[in-house]
Order: sequence, then structure tokens, then C-alpha cells
Amino acid sequence: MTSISDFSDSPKYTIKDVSIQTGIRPVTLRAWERRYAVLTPSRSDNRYRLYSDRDIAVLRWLKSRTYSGVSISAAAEELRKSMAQGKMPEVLPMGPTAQPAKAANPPAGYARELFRALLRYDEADASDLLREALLVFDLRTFLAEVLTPCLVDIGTAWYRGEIRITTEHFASSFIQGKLLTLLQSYPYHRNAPYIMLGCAPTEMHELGALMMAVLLRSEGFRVEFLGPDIPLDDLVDHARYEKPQMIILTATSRESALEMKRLKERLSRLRPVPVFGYGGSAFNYEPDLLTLVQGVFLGKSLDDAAETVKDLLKTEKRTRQAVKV
Ligand code: B12
Repeated sequence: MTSISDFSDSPKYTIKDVSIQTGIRPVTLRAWERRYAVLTPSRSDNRYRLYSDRDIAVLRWLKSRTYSGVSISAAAEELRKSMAQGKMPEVLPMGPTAQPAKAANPPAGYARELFRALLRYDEADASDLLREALLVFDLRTFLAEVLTPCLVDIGTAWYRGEIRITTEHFASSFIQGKLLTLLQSYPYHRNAPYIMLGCAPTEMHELGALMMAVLLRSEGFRVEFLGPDIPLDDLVDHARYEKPQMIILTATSRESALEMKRLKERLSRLRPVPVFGYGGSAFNYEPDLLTLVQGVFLGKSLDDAAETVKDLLKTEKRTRQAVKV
């Protein structure tokens, strides 16, 4: 279970952002702050309230308690008591009206706007769009229907000679930076199932792997993101000492996919043996690769892969427990 204290307490969200994320109106947020003293948001230089991920978790907890019939004052008292004992409660599921606000545009609209902003090298606009899209869509939609199509459009424009290589590099670095920040904004669970994730040797396209890392970390896994072009000797050595439950590699080209051919066999000599999973567009375009690379193909999309990983690690946990007995 995730505790509220696992969330970062660095101030970054305005009251409007928090209202969208929690479904609690700004006027109510201010009233709760005044009456129940459970939150003390920081202030920006111009005195605006700034909330942290932990503040948002606290607000969701309060809201969830009120949905189970507890009054807001009793929920606040419960929280204060727990904090006085140096404990923060576990995260609770959000109540029904705490859904994100309605999006002004469908995801494809955000993808298009983002593409245009990046072509103008307009970081401020691109950042605003991403922040808004993250607030109004769930993470899977954000990754698959906003970021991915934007990257595909950039690739197509580059291929047709409509944009410069510098523009493509700027856009992909910008998105990579945002994804890394997102990855680090999730709590890091030392005791959760441990996954090493990165790209096959020679593979420089790391954004799909990074998206996968964000998605799995958001699901509570301990994910170590290793980046592009990982030498297999080094990976196997690292795994021998760190003993991950799972290793995931991605490939977008045939050449890099074939680099993984004998990895499963090498991993089978480690104790305990990590599960080896793979994916990426190489396998989607050339399915014959699936017969050449041993291991578990995780699926065609990030979504499928996240579900497959969850199932595999549930089975893996049972097997490891059975071996211990
Ligand atoms: C950014 C980019 C780069 C950047 C990468 C930067 C970085 N830090 O990652 C750089 C500049 C390094 C680069 C280099 C090259 N690139 Co490039 N690149 C792109 C671009 C624009 C975006 C890639 C991306 O991140 N896409 C987003 C991801 C999420 O999309 P995706 O990989 O399709 O993922 C989907 C699925 O595969 C799946 N998925 C993704 N990851 C995973 C992981 C798992 C585990 C699972 C299960 C599923 C899964 O989910 C996604 C959603 O459905 C694409 C355009 C495109 N169409 O994607 C070209 C593209 C991939 N590149 C291309 C090429 C040709 C190259 C170069 C050969 C160019 C060159 N001449 O040097 C080199 C190769 C470098 C190498 N050795 O790997 C071609 C590939 C064509 C092909 N299939 O053969 C593309 C398609 C551009 C094009 N239209 O021609 N590139």
C-alpha cells in the first residue's frame, strides 16, 4: 500500500490545478485550509498558494473519507491525530465526483497543438499543454493518445523533409525531459517488485521504454529506467547483483531486436531467474521476430504491456514464495 508520505512535498500546483485534479472547488479548498488546518500550502513569490503531490493525496484522502459517510471535520480530526503520531494514512481511492474536469479538446487535439508548439520551439506553450493534458486525461490516454501521435507526426514530418533534424531533436528532448520529471514524481517503492527497463543494444529510441517506465511506476512497481543502447554483458552483470524480478527491453528496429536473441538463455543462469519481457514497434511491424527472440512478448501497446507485466509478476511472486517454503 502507498502511504501519503510517499508523495513528494515539493510545491508545484496552483489552486486551479488542484481543483481540477481533486474535483474540489477552490472556494472549498480555501475553507478547508482555514477551518481544519490540515494543509498549509506554500506561497509563490507573488503569494499564490502552491500545493505538492502530498497535499493532493491528503485532499483525495479527505474527500474519500467524506464519501464513506464521515463528516469533513471528523475526517480532518482523524488525519490530525494520525499526523500527531508521526504517521500519514494510506492512500484511498477517490470518490465518484473526483474525476478530472472535462477536457477542452479530445486527446488528438492536444497532440496536434503540442506538435505545433514544438515546431515553433515554444516551450512555454508546450509545457502548458502537457500540464493541462495530464490534468484532464488519465496517464494511459496521455501517453498513448497525446504524446505518441505527436512523436509520430514529428517523425513523419522529418521523413518527408518538412522539418529540420534540429526540430525533431528539440521536440524529442523536450518530451523526454517531461517524461523523466513525471517518472520521478511517482513515489519510489523499495519493496515493490523490481523491474529493470531499457533499450536493446544499438537502440537509441528510448521514449517508448520511458513511457513504459512511467506507466509501471504509476502502478506501484519499483522501476529502474536504464535508457538507450544497453550492453548485454553489463545488463546481465547488473542483474546478477541486484536480482530484479523482471527485465524489459524494447526495440524499434530489426537489428536491435535481434540483439536480444540470446538474452533469455543468459538470464536463465542467474539465481533467481528474472522474467524477461520485450516489446516495441520492431515486433509490431515484423512479427516473425517473435519467433526469433525468446522471452515474453509483452504486447503491441503500452497498455497491453502494463497488464501483461502485472499478471506475470503476480505469478512470479507466487513462484518465488513457493521456492522459499
Ligand atoms: C525521436 C526519434 C528519434 C530520436 C530518438 C530520441 C530518443 N531519446 O528516444 C533519435 C534522433 C535518436 C532517432 C534516431 C533514429 N531514428 Co528515429 N524517430 C524518432 C521519432 C520521431 C519518435 C520515436 C518515438 O519515441 N516514438 C514514440 C513511441 C512511443 O512510439 P512507438 O515506438 O511506435 O511505440 C508504440 C509501440 O511500439 C508501443 N511500444 C513502445 N515502446 C514499447 C515498449 C514495450 C515494452 C511495449 C510492449 C510496447 C511499446 O507503444 C507505442 C504506442 O502504440 C520516430 C517517429 C515515430 N513514428 O515514432 C522516428 C523513427 C522511429 N526513427 C526512424 C529512423 C529511421 C531513425 C534513424 C535510423 C535515423 C538515422 N538515419 O540516423 C536513427 C536510428 C537510431 C538508432 N540506432 O536507434 C524511423 C524508423 C523507421 C523504421 N521503422 O525503420 C522513424 C519511424 C521515423 C520515420 N518516419 O521514418 N530517432
